[in-house]
Amino acid sequence: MTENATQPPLAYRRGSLTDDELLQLYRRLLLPRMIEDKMLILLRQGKISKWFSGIGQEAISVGAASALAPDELLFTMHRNLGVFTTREVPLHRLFAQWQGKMSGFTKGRDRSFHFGAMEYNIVGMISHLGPQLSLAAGVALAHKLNKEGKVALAFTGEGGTSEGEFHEALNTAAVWQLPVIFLIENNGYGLSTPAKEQYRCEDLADRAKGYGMRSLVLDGNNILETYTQLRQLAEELREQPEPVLVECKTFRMRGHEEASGTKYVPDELMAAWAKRDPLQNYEQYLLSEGVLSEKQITDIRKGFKADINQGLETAFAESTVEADLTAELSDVYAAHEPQAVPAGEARQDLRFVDAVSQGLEQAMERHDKLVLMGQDIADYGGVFKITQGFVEKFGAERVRNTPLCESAIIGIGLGLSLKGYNAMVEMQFADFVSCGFNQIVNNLAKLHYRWGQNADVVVRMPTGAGVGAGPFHSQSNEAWFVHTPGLKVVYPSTPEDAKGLLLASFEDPNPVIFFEHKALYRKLTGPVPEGYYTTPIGQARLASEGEEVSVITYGMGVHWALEACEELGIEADIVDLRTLLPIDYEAVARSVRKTNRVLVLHEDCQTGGIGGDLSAYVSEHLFEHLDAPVLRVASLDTPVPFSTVLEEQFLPKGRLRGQLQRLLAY
Ligand SMILES: Cc1ncc(C[n+]2csc(CCOP(=O)(O)OP(=O)(O)O)c2C)c(N)n1
Repeated sequence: MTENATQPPLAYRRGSLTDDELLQLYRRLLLPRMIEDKMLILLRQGKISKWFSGIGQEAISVGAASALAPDELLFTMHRNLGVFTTREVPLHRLFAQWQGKMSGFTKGRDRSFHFGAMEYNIVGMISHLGPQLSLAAGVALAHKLNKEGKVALAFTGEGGTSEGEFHEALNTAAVWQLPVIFLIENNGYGLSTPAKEQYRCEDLADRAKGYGMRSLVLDGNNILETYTQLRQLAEELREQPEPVLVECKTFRMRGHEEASGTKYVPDELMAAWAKRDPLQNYEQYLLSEGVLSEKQITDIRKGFKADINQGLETAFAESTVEADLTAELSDVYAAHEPQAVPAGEARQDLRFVDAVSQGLEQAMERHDKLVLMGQDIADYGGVFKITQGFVEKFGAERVRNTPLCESAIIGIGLGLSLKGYNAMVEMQFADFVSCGFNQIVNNLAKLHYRWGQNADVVVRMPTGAGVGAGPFHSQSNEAWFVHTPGLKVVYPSTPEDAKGLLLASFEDPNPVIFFEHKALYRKLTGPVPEGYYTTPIGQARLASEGEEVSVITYGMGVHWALEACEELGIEADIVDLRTLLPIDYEAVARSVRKTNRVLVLHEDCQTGGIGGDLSAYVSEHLFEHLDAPVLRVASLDTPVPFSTVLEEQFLPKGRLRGQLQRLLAY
């Protein structure tokens, strides 16, 4: 329909809408248009930066924002100015946001519409487009769990529907029957790619069938159609939760962004859609119905013009942001003063796996808004049986089997967090986190820095090699996350720490990537306090104390080091980092000052592993305390091999003794 140069005229049906309601919709359509007209002038004058125009698509933003209740969340994209204006976001704040100023929504840290404002129940996009859809599904899950009769709505362009996240989010929302409207604004083009080069179905709405979902196709240029249909739909979903896919047909009247032009759009197509302008047609309709007069139009325009100029004046008058190093660094994380809960006297011997399970169980008892999600974690108990018996104890709503869709589930976890829940997502194996990578490093990690919202999600990661499981069930991928500001990365090496650090992770409002070495699950048993306690995140411990050498390590490395030092009779300080982001450099320094010799050991491959950073830190800050160069022992720079013979060669354990001796002989 979008690429057809003969377009049907708009057909307005007012139904039971009052004159006041019709006029309100008119005002709501007009304001974003007038703002954009002004922005185009400012852009030409070089006074504002990049601009993604929603001209011609306003009836979708305005219809949707008017259809939902003010406390229902809208997940916006880059052309949804009409949502912000309909939700009455103060214009001077919007303008300040676009100018990167302090009174915007991101303290100058993100641009255009890439922000959320929970006070207006709007969550804006990250540039990757599709991830929004899962967040909306997560909020819808919170609505469903709360039985509060509310709905969430997420926008996507037709371009974004080709992303995997679209499929994952829709499928999961359908399986879980979540009250969410997925709204496609089909404006005919991706950046420059026409719809026919993006998909082959007639209507994108047809895809709903494949998910067992209802769908609607709407004339996206007709404000009365978008508003009344979406309002009706929202009412239905509040009563009877289910996801619905809505495709609004429209057209992008300007370039992808203002500088890029529209040369690739045939003139006749542009002309056909120009005739369907949502504002002009509606204005004509209201004039012809006698609901609106020329005088009113003039007055409304005059009022808006003054508001816009006033807002612009305020925003332009504001000085540019000042670079404040302390604020920049501290805003990466949500503030958290951990209240360490000390362990009681009673202890029992537990296997590593049972300590994790007990920690998770006690976290579920303590936090009644904690929801667990993962593949096969419900009745089956997870592939490592960590959640065995949890469904019986906590119910299927809080212990949720998921389809195979790591990205959507992490996004849903974030959506839950937006509504005051906390979420745990179990990766069946840490290797599979690559399928959810984007949500972790771009959404969870950057959210607080960008617009001050925390992401209360713990991702559990059964990791590591030594189990003959080959390249895709053995990887150490902690360095991917240590490199990402905004995350906390935790990696316990003992059953006691596994439980205490896991409980601390659920107290922390920030996203935590929690590594558990699966080769320790059933091989390592140790004393674990029986009751609830937390082990502070960010504090290393000494696994053994000695004067001869500092072995700085974590996870399985702690056990290799203990074994090797005992065998060789070396008195070593074995520093178990426990947390890899942030690293306890103080503890490292204390040990290095004492022993003057340092070996950094980890199971991860050498290149780009955190050993490089640790070694650099020691050289940079503790050089005068060193009697020998800092040595690193790590896995080979190859994928993890399957054959145990090859795996043994791959892992650093076999090279550890030699390197220790070399270091001591120096
Ligand atoms: C994952 C990803 N790939 C590529 C881009 C670059 N990009 C930005 S917008 C866009 C086209 C989006 O088209 P659509 O979803 O239809 O939205 P529209 O801009 O037409 O409103 C592309 C390719 C991106 N932002 N994210």
